[in-house]
Amino acid sequence: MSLAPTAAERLHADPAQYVEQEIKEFVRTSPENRLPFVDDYVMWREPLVKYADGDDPLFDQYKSIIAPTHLTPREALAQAYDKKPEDVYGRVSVISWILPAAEGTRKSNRAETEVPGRLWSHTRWYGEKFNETLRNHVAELLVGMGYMAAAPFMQSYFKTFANEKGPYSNWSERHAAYAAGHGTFSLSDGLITEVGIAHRVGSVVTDLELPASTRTATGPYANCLFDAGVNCRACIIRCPADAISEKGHDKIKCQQYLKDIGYSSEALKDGYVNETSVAGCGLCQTKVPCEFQNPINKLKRKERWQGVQMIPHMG
Ligand code: B12
Ligand code: SF4
Ligand code: SF4
Repeated sequence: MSLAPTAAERLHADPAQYVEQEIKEFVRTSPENRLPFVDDYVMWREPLVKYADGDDPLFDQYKSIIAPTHLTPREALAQAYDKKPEDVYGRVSVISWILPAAEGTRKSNRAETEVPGRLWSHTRWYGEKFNETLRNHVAELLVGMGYMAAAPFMQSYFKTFANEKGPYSNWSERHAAYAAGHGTFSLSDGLITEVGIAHRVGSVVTDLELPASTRTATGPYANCLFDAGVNCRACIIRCPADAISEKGHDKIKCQQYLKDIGYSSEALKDGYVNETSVAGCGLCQTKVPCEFQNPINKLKRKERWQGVQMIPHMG
């Protein structure tokens, strides 16, 4: 009689596959990924899971790109255990996931021009609650198997600050995702992944050794059509706060708009998340060519096709 392998055996056999499967299974089965008051609507589709080497020099660069207060994965793991970074031995890995918004959520936002669709707004609140539960689940799973693990966003040391450009934090989920090769930033600031820009991101740092995923992007904005020289202004046009221009995303204007619609809009009162003032917006992440796909792939296919057309017809 052959017994099914235990969780520990599966983890040791292939840590990367084990972690990915656990995250996918949790997203698929957790009741917290559903909205009981909207017919058990499933908020997040199957996630993308990738890994970064915690000692990738990119994380040191983030101290100048974002701020000196931005933590490296080793610092983030050490602080969670009240240790010094040099007292965390061996490799540190970052587990980064993308939770793609369900089609109904994206459609609900596509239809709007000033405030978010109801499903987008619910997903902003309850979907992020689920993301928090997922972060805790992944960290607890690894701790239960004898590893050090922590979700920086869930730690008491997680902070947001503000400078002349607007808010920033000491653990940017998008920058962790960029390091793990999930995709690139964009004109609207959003991270364009292989499943597009309408998603939320999460991460856990651990001393479990995981193979770093490949970063294929040629630059930090390479997946954005605007960066590729295409005159795509879709997110500029979609933004009701005039917060996106050819120069990029104005975080201060965006934040002010989010506050204004969260606190005061009459339109938000019927059926939105009323126990909080967090309504979200994300109009720039829907009804745009990067909404649910990496638009650069399509562009490359088109260029290849045009290349074929340019060959003179010999027949
Ligand atoms: C503070 C914050 C905000 C602020 C500022 C946003 C911002 N751009 O940083 C405000 C209130 C405006 C905001 C708004 C929204 N937010 Co918000 N927010 C955050 C939070 C808490 C921290 C972000 C942070 O630390 N940023 C750091 C700064 C420095 O990043 P940045 O300015 O974007 O970085 C630029 C530079 O680094 C630059 N860069 C320059 N040179 C180089 C070189 C290299 C090599 C690299 C890599 C980068 C780089 O690239 C970046 C883009 O221009 C994160 C959660 C988290 N902990 O990460 C969520 C988060 C960014 N928000 C999120 C979302 C979804 C939203 C909203 C859509 C609201 C909603 N839910 O409906 C809007 C969209 C805003 C937008 N267009 O990006 C998601 C984004 C997911 C995605 N699809 O990209 C996050 C990651 C939350 C999550 N857990 O998923 N948010
Ligand atoms: S809508 Fe166009 S310009 Fe804006 S982020 Fe997406 S691809 Fe880039
Ligand atoms: S989240 Fe809303 S206000 Fe902020 S940039 Fe996008 S569309 Fe504009």
